[in-house]
Amino acid sequence: MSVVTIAREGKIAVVTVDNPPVNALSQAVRQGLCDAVAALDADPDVAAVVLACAGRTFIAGADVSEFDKPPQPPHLPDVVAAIELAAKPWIAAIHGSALGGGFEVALGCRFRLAAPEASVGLPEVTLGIVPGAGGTVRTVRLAGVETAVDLVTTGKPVRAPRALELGLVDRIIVGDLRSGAIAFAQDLPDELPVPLSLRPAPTVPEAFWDNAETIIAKRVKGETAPLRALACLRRATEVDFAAAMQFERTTFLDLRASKQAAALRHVFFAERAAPRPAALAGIEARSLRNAAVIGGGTMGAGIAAALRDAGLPVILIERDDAAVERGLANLKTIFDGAVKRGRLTEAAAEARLAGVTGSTDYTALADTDLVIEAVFEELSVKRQVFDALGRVCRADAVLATNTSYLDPREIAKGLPGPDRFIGLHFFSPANVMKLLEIVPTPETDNTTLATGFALARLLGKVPVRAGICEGFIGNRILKRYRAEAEALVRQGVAIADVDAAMRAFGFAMGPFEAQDLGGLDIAFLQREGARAAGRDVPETLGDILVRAGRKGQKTGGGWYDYEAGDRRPLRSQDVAQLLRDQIKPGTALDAATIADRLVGAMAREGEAILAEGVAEKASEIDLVEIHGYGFPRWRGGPMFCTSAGG
Ligand code: T1G
Repeated sequence: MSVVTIAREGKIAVVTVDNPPVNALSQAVRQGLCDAVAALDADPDVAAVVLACAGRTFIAGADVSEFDKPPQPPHLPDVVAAIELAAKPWIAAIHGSALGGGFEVALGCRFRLAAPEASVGLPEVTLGIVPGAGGTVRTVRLAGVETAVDLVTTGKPVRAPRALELGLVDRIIVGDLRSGAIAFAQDLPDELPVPLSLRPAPTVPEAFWDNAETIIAKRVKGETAPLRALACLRRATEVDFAAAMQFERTTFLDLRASKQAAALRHVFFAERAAPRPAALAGIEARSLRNAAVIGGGTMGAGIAAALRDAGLPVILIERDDAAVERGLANLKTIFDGAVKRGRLTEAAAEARLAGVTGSTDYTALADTDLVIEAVFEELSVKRQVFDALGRVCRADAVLATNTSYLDPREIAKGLPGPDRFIGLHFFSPANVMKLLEIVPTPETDNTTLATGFALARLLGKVPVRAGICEGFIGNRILKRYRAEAEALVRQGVAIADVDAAMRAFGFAMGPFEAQDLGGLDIAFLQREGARAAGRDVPETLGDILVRAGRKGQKTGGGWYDYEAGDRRPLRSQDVAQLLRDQIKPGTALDAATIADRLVGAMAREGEAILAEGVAEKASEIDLVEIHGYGFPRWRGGPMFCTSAGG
């Protein structure tokens, strides 16, 4: 069946792309579009052409799965040029998302019409490349440099109403898009807009580019595509169209072969595979009409906020009225923060909060579909919660623990219907962090597991199935990462040099700065708990600091000293004194060596996790590190960047 078809509506031809799942611009689609231009230009009865797409979205871009292969003709720039310079005007009718090459095809059309919920964008930099079919050169001519710089260097799509304001689309079609577009095509102005390739580019002062480069360089750290995209946009205003297109194409082909682009493609496909594991294909999840959270502390409130963001009514259970009030106040703080950041309107925040019912009465959960426990990390406390849940909840209610370190099998001991019990490990702040480790016990049935993944899709999370071991996948690797960082310090590498190296690698902060921010005592208490349980847990440098009262920023000092009210880390003489017997004379290692050591340690732990079956795929370990621990996305994750492809 042809992926590009032509229908006639009087003098209007409707060209429809139908290449599921997202109408990606495969070679067949590109060829079909070129053939349609030739056929319709040759048809004297055709006055104008509507370009539409079947399925859920307009063209979502070039076919990313073709990127590892040599580009096949017709190349997309030629397809866009054919449409742009066709004898008959083409009108893009956009629903869903017109992204990357999809928006570039729309830029080749004389007009762009959009459904109200549609969006347009040039997300190429998120794949480590730049637009390769005129996206930079035409967008500056259509909407000016400020809009073009924002669209291209962030890669963020723009919803239709905003796109209309910016001039990226010409009209929003309410109601049936196809018929609205045909009506528009039947009533075109006598004087059509000049094709973008024939329009002059704006004149831009040098200072604009200098300022843009400074802002972007600060934001992107080691990522190369955004600054290369800026260079394409600048070139598009300094040379003629053809030369600018050549520069853009050369840049695109150069970046497409880069390690960062390979890494970002690796993450792109891993993220899309994660929410629908093959092992659960055909398994129906339980319906989720409502939920409850036990515990209104930082994690519980964050989880409740995430559930409310997804539109689920939530019952928040706490042990007494005062704790309920504190939990609701925590939720209000979260939603008020979203309003301050412009993510929510006041009304939306009120509605979020109105959908939460605080209670101390477990019988309120008699008709709850999903209960997530997020109480103190103490086995006896969690067991009490599940004893109560086992008594009051429906037999088919999914009961989940948010535990980070405890063994879910121990928590579920004695629970009626253990097949509906599962671990759902959220990361703080739970309404922001994308990662969700899904931890089934041997008794968890597939319906419950599928419900965990359905919840992740509903919450917009990146789910990764994890086997049961201490720390599951992420915290187990974190422990190994920190131990390797301490090993470097023991051999004389300066604490600040380790952190600087990991920031240079692409982390927002190094391992020691991060502990000072989060608190050294959390991991210390885990280790002390394991020691109390009789396990042999060697003393760490962190233990020495915590025992000396140095728990991090919250106590004015941890690995670093801090001036009152100032978060800047200062080298600490006290720490040097406390650790003097643990550290050999100074060893200086360069940043790359430090990063190799620490990322290598993460990857080796990842290999062990794979060998034990705690994770199923290396790419899922990469997702855990990227979405749970800030591993730089453009590196692909520890497994990718230490593999042959990395
Ligand atoms: N190429 C190939 N497959 C794609 C694809 C693409 N561009 N986009 C999505 N898929 C697959 C995806 O792997 C999944 O497959 C299925 O479609 C559904 O995806 C020349 C060079 C469009 C917003 O970066 O942002 O154009 O797992 O689960 O949630 O300048 O997909 O089902 O087998 O994400 O509804 C630029 C990337 C490319 C868009 C839909 N375009 N895609 O989201 O579905 S570079 C992009 C998305 C480019 C030009 C350059 C989203 C979506 P499977 P999904 P969704």
